[in-house]
Order: sequence, then C-alpha cells, then structure tokens
Amino acid sequence: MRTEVAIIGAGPAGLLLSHLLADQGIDSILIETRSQQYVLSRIRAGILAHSTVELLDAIGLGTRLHAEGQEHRGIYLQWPQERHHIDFVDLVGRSVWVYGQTEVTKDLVSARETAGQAMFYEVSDTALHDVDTEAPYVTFTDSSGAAVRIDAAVIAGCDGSFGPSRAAMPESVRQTWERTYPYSWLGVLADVAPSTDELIYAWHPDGFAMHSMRSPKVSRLYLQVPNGTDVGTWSDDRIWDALAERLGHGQDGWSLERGPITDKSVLPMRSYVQTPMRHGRLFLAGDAAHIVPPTGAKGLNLAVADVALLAPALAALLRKGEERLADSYSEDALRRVWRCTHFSWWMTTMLHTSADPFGAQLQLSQLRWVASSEAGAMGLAENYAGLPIGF
Ligand code: FAS
Ligand code: PHB
Repeated sequence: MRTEVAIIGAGPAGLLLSHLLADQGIDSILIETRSQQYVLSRIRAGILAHSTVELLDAIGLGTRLHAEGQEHRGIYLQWPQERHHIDFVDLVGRSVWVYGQTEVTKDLVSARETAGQAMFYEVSDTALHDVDTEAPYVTFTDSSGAAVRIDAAVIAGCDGSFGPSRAAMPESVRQTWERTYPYSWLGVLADVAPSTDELIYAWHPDGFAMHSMRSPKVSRLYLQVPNGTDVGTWSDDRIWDALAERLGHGQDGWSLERGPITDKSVLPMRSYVQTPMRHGRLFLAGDAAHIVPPTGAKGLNLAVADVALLAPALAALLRKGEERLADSYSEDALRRVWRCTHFSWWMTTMLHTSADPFGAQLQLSQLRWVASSEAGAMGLAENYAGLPIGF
C-alpha cells in the first residue's frame, strides 16, 4: 500500500493530523493498535485551551463542543480556609472549555469516517523503516493476522508514550529529559452534579485535590496519592471523605455533593521531553514526544498545537517541495513544549504536598502571591489559557 503520510496512532494527535492534512488535499493512513471502541472509551483530559477551541472551530469540528461543552472564565485556587478565583478572561481575555478528550476523539473519529479516512485498528508489530530516507515505510500485522507494508513520503509518530516512534529516532540524535514526581493522581468519575461552577485546584496538608467535571451531571475529581497506590485500597467512602476534607467541605457554607463513582484509576505523574521531534521523514507529535503532569491541563492541548504546526509543514514539503517549515518544526514545537512543561511542573510542585514543612510554607506563600497579585495571577492565566497556537 502507498500513502503520502503514514500516521501511527489514532489518538487526538493522529486523528487531528489526518483531518488537517486532508484539508490540504494530502492523503494519509492511520494505524492504531487498539480497537476503535477502546480508543473512544478512554477517559483522559478534560480542558480545552482557547487555541484548541479556535482550531476545532476553524476546521468545522466545534459544533458539539459549543452545544455540550461548558465555557469557563477561570479556575479556583484553594488552601485551608481560603478559595480564590483566577479569572482568565479579565486577566488575558481568553477562556477555556470543559469538553472531555473522549468527546473530542468521538468528533474526530466521526469526521474521519465521514471523509472515508483509511484506518487500521487492532494492529500489532508496528515497525518503522528507512525513516532517514525519502522512502520510509511502516510494517505491521493487521487485525486479520496479515502482514502489511505501507510505503509513504512521511511517517508521523503520534503513538503516545508507549509507541515505537520515539525509539525510531536514532540514538545518535535523540536526547531525552525526564522527571518522575513522588506522587500520583487517583482520578474518579462520579454521577453527581458538580459542586462548583469552575475547577477547584486545592492545596491541603493531606495532599492535593481537584474538582473538575464532564457535564452538568458528571463530576471528575482527583486526589494526590502515593506512587504505587492500589486503587482497590480506596473505597468510595474513603475517596469522598478525602475529597471533602481537602476541598473544604463545610468551609464558608460550601458542600461537596457525593454520588455513585463510575470509574476510578491511578495516573502516575511525570514530565518527559524527547528531542528532536523530526528526523529525516519521521515527525513526532503529541505524547510520542512529550508528557506533562496533568496539573496544567496541557497534555491534549500540546498534542493539538503540535499537529497544528506539523500539518502546514508537511503540506509545504509534499506539495511545494519547500523544506523550511519542516526543518523548523521541531524547534517551533519545542518552544511551546518547554513552556508547557515548565508550567505543568510549576502547577504540580506548587500544589502537591510532601512531608517537607519548609516546602509547604513556600507553596502557601506562592499560592497567596498568585491569588493576591495581578502579576502572579496574570502569569498563571497566560500559561493556562492564553498561549496562542504559534507561541
Ligand atoms: P495518545 O496516547 O492519546 O494516542 C496515542 C495512540 O497511539 C493510542 O491510541 C495508542 O493506542 C496508539 N499506539 C500506541 N502504540 C502503538 C503502536 N505500536 N501501533 C499503533 N498505534 C499505537 N492530559 C490532560 O491534559 N489532562 C488529563 O487529565 C489527562 N489525563 C490522562 C490520563 C491518562 C491515563 C493518560 C495516559 C493521559 C492523560 N492525559 C491528560 C494526557 C493525554 O490527554 C494526552 O496528552 C493525549 O492523549 C495526547 O494525545 P496523543 O498524542 O494522540 O496520544
Ligand atoms: C480533567 O477534567 O480531567 C482535568 C482538568 C484539569 C486538569 C487535569 C484534568 O488540570
């Protein structure tokens, strides 16, 4: 088989890239190791940055988002006895949207299917070949067990943190940075109306907690837990008790409404960056190149920003033979990647508690400064909601 761009991975990065390329008349084939049903059922990110919403609107994929999503002006920062609203719209003129990654993926899959996108699900043995030539190719075993080879002009590695594309970058050119945090998140979905209008990020001596949401009837909440936590050791009551304590139930008359928990899982926290994001005819995008702790709500939005840069670069390369954007893709993408990696680290280290009493005082001082100083609040708002796509 032959295509112009072989895209490995049908998560948000791969799906959106195929859509953006098709808009430029460039054909691609998506190769995905999981079933479509599995991809569509994954529970992940919840917040779309302003630039992500602008992009989805621009390509006609914002209809359901605006009908079912919720626009938020900002977030609340909280610590015991205090809760402060950070208003992004007042500070940087940009809002964010609550619309789960699951929904974004559904919209992308629907659009690609309508367009007749060539997609292989449930593949195995995916391998990349000759990426430093102008005739790279991908081999894999398809769901029927047949060996398949796809020749392409370009391979886009959109296969997340466990895919083969990262390792297809030659060690001689590859550089990686990694930081694993000494805590994880226990995330829950609950069939209960959110107890807050906008997200609450709470510092607490027992550990960080967050109140997010998926819809007016579904809440999404997180608790800081030790690495290696067995989710089975956290009963629903234990989860709700910890959330109530950390989120300030009873503080200033506020109460946390409880409801049936429909999903719970433990998510490790780490930062990872791999450079370069391009070698020869292999381009990386999304989690294949970088991982951020979710405290900054950046993971999905970074994947979108990568492919928003990559699609025009590949169009120029494949339609006009112009290398300039392809040559600068890695450097252009990494500017934002490092900015978002720093911001995600900054939010994570400011809000997650450890046994260090000195560190706790520093965190509380930083939270008080961000909540009371326009300069501090502006810094958070600009990074959380305000980075333009071409940052
Ligand atoms: P993805 O991982 O979404 O997609 C990669 C795709 O490649 C997957 O479908 C995978 O099956 C496929 N693949 C892997 N190996 C392959 C192979 N050998 N052959 C073919 N296909 C292969 N971000 C936030 O902002 N907020 C959150 O709360 C949040 N929660 C998360 C929870 C979890 C459990 C995880 C893992 C991530 C979370 N993230 C969160 C980050 C997440 O949203 C990513 O940033 C986002 O999915 C990135 O999209 P992709 O780059 O497309 O990677
Ligand atoms: C979520 O709703 O899943 C969510 C929101 C904000 C974050 C992380 C996760 O920073």
